[in-house]
Amino acid sequence: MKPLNIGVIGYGFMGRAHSNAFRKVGNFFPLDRKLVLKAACGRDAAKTKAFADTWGYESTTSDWKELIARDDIDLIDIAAPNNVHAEIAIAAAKGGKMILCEKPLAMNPAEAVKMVAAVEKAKVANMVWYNYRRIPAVTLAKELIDAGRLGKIFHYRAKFLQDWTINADVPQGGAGTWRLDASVAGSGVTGDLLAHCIDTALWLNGGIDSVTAMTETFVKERKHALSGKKQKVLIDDASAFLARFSNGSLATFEATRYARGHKALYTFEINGEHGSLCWDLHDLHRLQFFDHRDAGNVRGWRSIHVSDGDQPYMKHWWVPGLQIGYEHSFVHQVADFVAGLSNGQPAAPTFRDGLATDYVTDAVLKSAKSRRWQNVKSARSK
Ligand code: SOE
Repeated sequence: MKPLNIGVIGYGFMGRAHSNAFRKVGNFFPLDRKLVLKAACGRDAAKTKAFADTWGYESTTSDWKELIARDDIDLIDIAAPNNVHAEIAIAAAKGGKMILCEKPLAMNPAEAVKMVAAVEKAKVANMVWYNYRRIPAVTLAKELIDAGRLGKIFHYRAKFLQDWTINADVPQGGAGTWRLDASVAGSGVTGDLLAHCIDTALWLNGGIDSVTAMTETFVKERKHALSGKKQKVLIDDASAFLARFSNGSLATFEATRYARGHKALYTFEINGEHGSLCWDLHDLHRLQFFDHRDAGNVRGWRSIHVSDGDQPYMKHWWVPGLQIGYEHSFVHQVADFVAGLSNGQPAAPTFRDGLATDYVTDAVLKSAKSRRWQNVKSARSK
């Protein structure tokens, strides 16, 4: 088997999620490339070494340019904060490397456009880590919609609720809290959480034409974790928007880090002419499905336990009835990416799909400022 040599940049939460997927995928999915964890790269040499030892990377470096220059690396995995995605991805594309990039693709659409141009010019395989598409119950939702089981879609409703920044003492910036620092994250919950909801929605229900939004920053100043200085908070703590999809359906989206009691409650509900679907990340192996075309005397919501061999991805895991979890969505994403390298069907979401999501988040932020409806740019037109 031809090796696929991987260099990862970033050793945080996502560096771990990706590395776990790289290590596991070959044990469960028949791949025609053998994944080799060649090198780990991070700013702190000691932490990078500890990370490399834990996950089995052969070597380490603190210089991502050195990683890209190496002839023995085929794929660069960007698991670093948002403000470095563009520079690394563009350099990696120029170096002829395949690229997996953590979400959101970029700090803003201007950067994302350049990243798309770079990978398309270099013709290198590319994908963004919007992992929730590959939770089997979510993939099953896609199959049901594509098979016409819902008929015409009227409504799409999504939420992503957390509560970890309510305390005003949580700093901005630094290792665990860069998501609160606009200069590193780009935006707050719009780019971090709504981006997930938008990616899933674009995949399940097609393009979004226009949005009207509101955002709020509840804690106005926070200490910076590195400098210790109090600084104005420039990210959005909460963001909600209405949207019109190209297929005529109406949508509501909401994300916040101020929903006390909720840690990562990503839910969506879709209502169509013949049926409805509901999914909840806290019960991720279940898909709720209502089919109005069922016989009247048994009609009702079914709670489908997505763990059977004929349901998406599940034949690769255990035996029917035994469920899998969050980390498996990353494994599925790698499996599809590697399969796409040889079957001529590049796995999505590609960078261009990531740009589509960035266009929606950008329109949301603009609309929240202008207090007007905002049209969403199409990522398809060059
Ligand atoms: C934020 O807390 C976060 O870790 C996001 O950055 C991830 O993308 C999401 O999947 C879970 O929540």
